[in-house]
Amino acid sequence: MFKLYYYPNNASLAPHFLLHHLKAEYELLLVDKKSNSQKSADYLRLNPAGRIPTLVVNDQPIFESPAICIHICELHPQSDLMPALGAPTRPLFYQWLAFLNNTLQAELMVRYYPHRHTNDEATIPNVIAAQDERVADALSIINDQLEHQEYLLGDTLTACDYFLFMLAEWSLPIEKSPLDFEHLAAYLKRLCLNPTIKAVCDIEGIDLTPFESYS
Ligand SMILES: N[C@@H](CCC(=O)N[C@@H](CS)C(=O)NCC(=O)O)C(=O)O
Repeated sequence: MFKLYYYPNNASLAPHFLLHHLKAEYELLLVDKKSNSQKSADYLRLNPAGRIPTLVVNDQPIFESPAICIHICELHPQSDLMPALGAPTRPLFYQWLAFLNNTLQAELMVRYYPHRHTNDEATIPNVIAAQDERVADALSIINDQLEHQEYLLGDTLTACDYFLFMLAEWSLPIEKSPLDFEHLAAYLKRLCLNPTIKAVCDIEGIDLTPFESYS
C-alpha cells in the first residue's frame, strides 16, 4: 500500500499518474498547502524539505518527485514505465527525467516563486521575464525530441511522459506556452486520450481542454 501526500496539480501529479497507471493500491493524503501544512511539524518529520510530494511505502517516507517515480517503477519491474536495465533506452530515461526535473522543473520553480530569488521586490517582473525565456528554451529542446517520435523515449510511453505532462500543465500560463510548440502540442493532445491522464486530472480537478482544443 502506497501513501501519497499530495496537493492538486503539484509535483505529486507525476507519481499520482504512475500509481494510477499501475493500478497500485494507494491512498491519497491531502497536504493543505493553503494553510502551509507542508511546513507543519508532522509533515516535516516525513519530508524535512517541507515540499509536496512525499510517498510512504512500507513505513518509509521518500521525497523528491523523480526519486519517487523511479522507486514506484522499480517496484513494478514488469511494467514498461521504465526501460529494463541494459536496454538502450534506459540511460535515456535517466537523461530525460533529470532534464525534466533539474532543468524544466527547476526553471518553473523560480518562475512561480520569484520572490525567493531576489531581495529586491521591484525586480520580480524581471525574474519572471527571464524565467519565461529559460522555460521556452527547455520546451524547445523537448519539442525537437518529439518531432519524429510518439513519446519522449521513442514508441513506448514511460514515466518521463507522465512527468512531462505535469510540467507542461504548469507551463500553460508562461509567455511561450507548450501549445506554441508544434510537436509538443500535438503530443500533449494525444496524451489527453490516455485513460490515466483523464482519470487523474479528473480526480485532481485539472482542466484538459486547453490541450484537447489545440489544432
Ligand atoms: N524538487 C521537489 C520540489 C517539490 C516542490 O517544490 N513542490 C512544491 C509544490 S509543486 C511545494 O511543495 N511548494 C511549497 C513550498 O515550497 O513551500 C520535487 O520535485 O519533489
